[in-house]
Amino acid sequence: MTNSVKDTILKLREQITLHNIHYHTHDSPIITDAEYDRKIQQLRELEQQNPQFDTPDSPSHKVGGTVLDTFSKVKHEIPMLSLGNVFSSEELSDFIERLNNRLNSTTEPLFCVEPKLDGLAISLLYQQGILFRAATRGDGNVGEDVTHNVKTIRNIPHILKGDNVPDTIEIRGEVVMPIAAFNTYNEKATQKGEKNFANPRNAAAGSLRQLDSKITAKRPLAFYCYGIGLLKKGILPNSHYQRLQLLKQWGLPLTNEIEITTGIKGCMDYYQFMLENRNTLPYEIDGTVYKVDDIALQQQLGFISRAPRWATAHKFPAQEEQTVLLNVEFQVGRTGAITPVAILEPVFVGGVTISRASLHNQDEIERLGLKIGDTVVVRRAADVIPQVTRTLPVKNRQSKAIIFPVLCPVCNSEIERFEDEAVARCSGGLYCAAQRKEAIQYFCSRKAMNIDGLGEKVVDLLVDENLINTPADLFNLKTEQLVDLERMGPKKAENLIQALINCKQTTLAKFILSLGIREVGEATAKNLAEFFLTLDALKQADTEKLLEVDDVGEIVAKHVVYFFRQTHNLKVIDALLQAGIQWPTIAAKEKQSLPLVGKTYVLTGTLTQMKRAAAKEALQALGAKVSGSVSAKTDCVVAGESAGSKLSKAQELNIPIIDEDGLVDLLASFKAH
Ligand code: I6G
Repeated sequence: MTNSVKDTILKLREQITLHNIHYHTHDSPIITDAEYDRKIQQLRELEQQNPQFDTPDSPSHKVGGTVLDTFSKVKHEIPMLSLGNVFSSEELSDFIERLNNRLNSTTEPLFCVEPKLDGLAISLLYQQGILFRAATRGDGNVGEDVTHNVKTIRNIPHILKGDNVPDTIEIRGEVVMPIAAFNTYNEKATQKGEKNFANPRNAAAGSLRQLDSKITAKRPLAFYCYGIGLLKKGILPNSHYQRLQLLKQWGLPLTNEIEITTGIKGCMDYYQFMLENRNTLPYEIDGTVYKVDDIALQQQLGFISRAPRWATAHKFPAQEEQTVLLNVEFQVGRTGAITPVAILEPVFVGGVTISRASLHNQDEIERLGLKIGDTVVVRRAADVIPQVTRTLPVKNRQSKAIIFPVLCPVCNSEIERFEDEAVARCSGGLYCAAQRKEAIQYFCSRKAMNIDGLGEKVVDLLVDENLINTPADLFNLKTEQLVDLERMGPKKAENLIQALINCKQTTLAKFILSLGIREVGEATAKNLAEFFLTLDALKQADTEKLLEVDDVGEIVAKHVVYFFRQTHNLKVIDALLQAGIQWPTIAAKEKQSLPLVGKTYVLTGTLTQMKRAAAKEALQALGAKVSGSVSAKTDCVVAGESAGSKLSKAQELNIPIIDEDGLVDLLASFKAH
């Protein structure tokens, strides 16, 4: 029995020591904080119950990291201790009761209550008011000298202002990466294909422990103080709260949420308030801290091996937990976006049980190096939907690759993913059940077919009641089918039928817009209508032809061609026309008098005096077509800098070539007329 307890203690110590190195020395933990806390808690309990096995070198008596060799070492004159933790109101109540018993006083002590920032503890040593040295906590006795890096943090004063600044004062506090900066950093890292930080704490730690302070300077870190260490030749107030206010007067940053309270109720109310409002704070916090405010009482209470008796942290439920990825499902959103969703072994994170988490897109799966069966970390920060933030290096020989589908799981249409787009989409458009509601709502919207009385709710209802599947079905609706719908009635039903009749008289531009082709907004729909004049001409257009249209680039052209290639889309269009939708014929714009009518230009290479879009517009304004590729039909190629294959082809075909200056002269010559 005792032997197995001893074995468990030794095993836990070994594991914790290893995790300390991953966490503190390499900023790259391989288990979640919650899992680590549980191991420490288990070790402490076993050591308390079996004091014969408790030894001073146990990691349960240390406060954290070891020291990296690459930074010079700093011995803390007064050790930088950690805080004890409570996890429930019962444990908090025990903590306060222990205090009161020790103090043996009839009055409840005041508590200074503070948010517990999830960052990296550091010490700032000011001599004669000047920042002399900054160090990490390290193992509590010896830390790392990070003075150069800390001096790049914008809210840390290099010189303290005001009177009565002590000759020597050591300020202690937390360096954090604010949440907004953390999100922006990760977004940019993703765009550049670089590794993301798993959470703001790792981001702060990783940024501060850079050997090159130029890198730290680029990271938006912030510092907030929570206390005072060494003090020489200085007088300070007798209240912790007042001391913090004095630090503020000297220019040191405090969090805005520091208060004074008393008793279990005061502390619990503060905890509850901070738990509910943590999303509104600019930095991530993982709990609250209660400190006996009276310094004389603090001295009376003293310390137990690794923490002050006069303070404790009250931890929030963990926001990160580890679990196993059981499967990946693919969801089709209302806009056709295919989102991989992680199906997880249920796990309790941040107060709720999570069994699903978004994986965003295929790139994210690759970035995480994810396989089915892997052990992963799930994070549920603030109000954000749960995320899988990293894969843990737990070996699983049965892990299985995740295969991204090629056909939509809802309607079996092809899934398309355009270059430069992270999102893959179902091409089912008007036909896919997952996209139906969105497509029909868009069709009915004011800027498209403008059907009065057909807002989001009514469309949802009509689809849910199986009365319509496509926009064309709207025109087969009968008053009798509508009257019984929720919040409808005979008058509204009749108005709706009338609105459906009225909308049939539209314009080609609005009809094109109403089809909901990706990237085709109002302006593009109008340009397409004016260029092609008829729906048939638009349906037949290939990419090259589409590129001649104002404002249509490669991506829009691809989406248009793709849309009209889907037979289910063509069927819906036919049904809409059958239902009687029509528009007046568009007269071709009077172009005959323009000087470049009938001429096709191709722009290639880099233009330095004007943007390519401006050159295209200027040529089109003179009646020219501007095409994306060179063929025998091309009349002239404008070759900018570093022109490549199009220029060679023009030379091969003996097509006239002008450079950018030639184009400028050409445009100027027409202006002059
Ligand atoms: O690690 C800590 C975080 C926050 C602290 C702390 C704190 O106050 C808000 N306060 C003390 C006294 C200690 N560590 C030792």
